[in-house]
Amino acid sequence: MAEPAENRLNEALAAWNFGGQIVGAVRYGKGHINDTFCVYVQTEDGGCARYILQRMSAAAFKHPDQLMANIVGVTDYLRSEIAAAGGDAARETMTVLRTRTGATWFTDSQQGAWRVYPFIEGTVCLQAAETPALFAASAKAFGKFQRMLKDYPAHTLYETIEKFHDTENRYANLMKAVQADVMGRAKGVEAEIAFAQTRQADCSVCLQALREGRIPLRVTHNDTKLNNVLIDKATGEGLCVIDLDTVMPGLACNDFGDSIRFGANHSAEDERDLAKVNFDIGLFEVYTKGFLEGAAGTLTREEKAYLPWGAKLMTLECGMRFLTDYLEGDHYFAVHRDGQNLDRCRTQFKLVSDMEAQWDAMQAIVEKY
Ligand code: ADP
Ligand code: GN1
Ligand code: MG
Repeated sequence: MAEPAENRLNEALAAWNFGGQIVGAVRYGKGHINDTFCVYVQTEDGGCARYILQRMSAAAFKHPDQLMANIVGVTDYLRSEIAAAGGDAARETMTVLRTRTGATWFTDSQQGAWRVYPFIEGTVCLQAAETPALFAASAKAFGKFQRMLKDYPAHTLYETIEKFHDTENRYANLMKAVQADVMGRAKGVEAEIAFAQTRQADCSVCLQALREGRIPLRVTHNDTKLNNVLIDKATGEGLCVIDLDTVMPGLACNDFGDSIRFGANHSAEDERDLAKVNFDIGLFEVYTKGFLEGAAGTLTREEKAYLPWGAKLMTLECGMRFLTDYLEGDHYFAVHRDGQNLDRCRTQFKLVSDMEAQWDAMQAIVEKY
């Protein structure tokens, strides 16, 4: 287990020149993976500046050097695309702030890996789709992200997490965790294990289409939760796609699907009352329209046909990942209470059932656009 990030916070803060006096650094955001802090700085002219300081998760990322090389490569590329389109590159993509020695990240005395981004001001980060218009805005931003990276040299990207959206492998890992049952928790989750087992064949659907060359490998984001896009407060538009840790070759339908999983419902990911967890087909339509508008013709006909599968499989896969982590003792996803990963698994599986019940309607919507 990694030590609390707070133990090395001062060491990390000292590695950067923030252009003024640090007033404080406070835990920030609702991500499950990295330790994120907001750094408040009084600038030399008496103003105030904020930065995002993160200790990258050692449980998730084995090679911070490769991770940062990906992020610098992708953000440099996006910066020139945005500038060429007349946009504001400092707000529409992230910038990696160099350390005092000019490096893109810093290693503390306990091998913790840290990085800093200027805080993108004038934005909001949503934990739920408060209105259909905001969900549409996120959809356009993720679709556009896909389009902007369509010619990015995929071979230059490292695989930051091996087999990240290999749903077959996620299933196999769940079964290994059930067998090992290191926490003695398997007995209490037999229904959830059975739920995954009856869907084992589904885990191969998109991967098989890829193997048969029916859908292409693209440069994708792979973690397209609503809280991984910043919405411009002034315009309500999706301004900047963040959390670029998993930008890697992947499937367009998975980027689409992961957003549906998180945003096309009205409940928290860890809601305990499953009666409140319902897949909203209306929001599915809103997202489909926005994503395809943003992607503006980048997706093939075949890829579009797999969008409903992306939604169902990203939801099933995420549920299996939460269940695996619960069985293994909650080492991967940050938890703030007992049983939280199991609660998260249950919401995902409820959404999968809902999608199965509305499968024809999902396909009809995708056909329409
Ligand atoms: P995690 O991988 O743990 O989800 P993220 O990179 O998504 O970490 O960051 C966590 C949260 O921090 C985001 O959801 C967002 O609220 C905030 N955040 C991250 N980067 C920025 C930024 N450059 N400007 C403003 N907020 C940010
Ligand atoms: C994690 O990093 P964050 O909180 O945006 C996870 C995603 C999961 C998601 C579930 C690198 O996303 O894959 O879908 O939690 N990210 C990583 O909420 O594993
Ligand atoms: Mg995030």
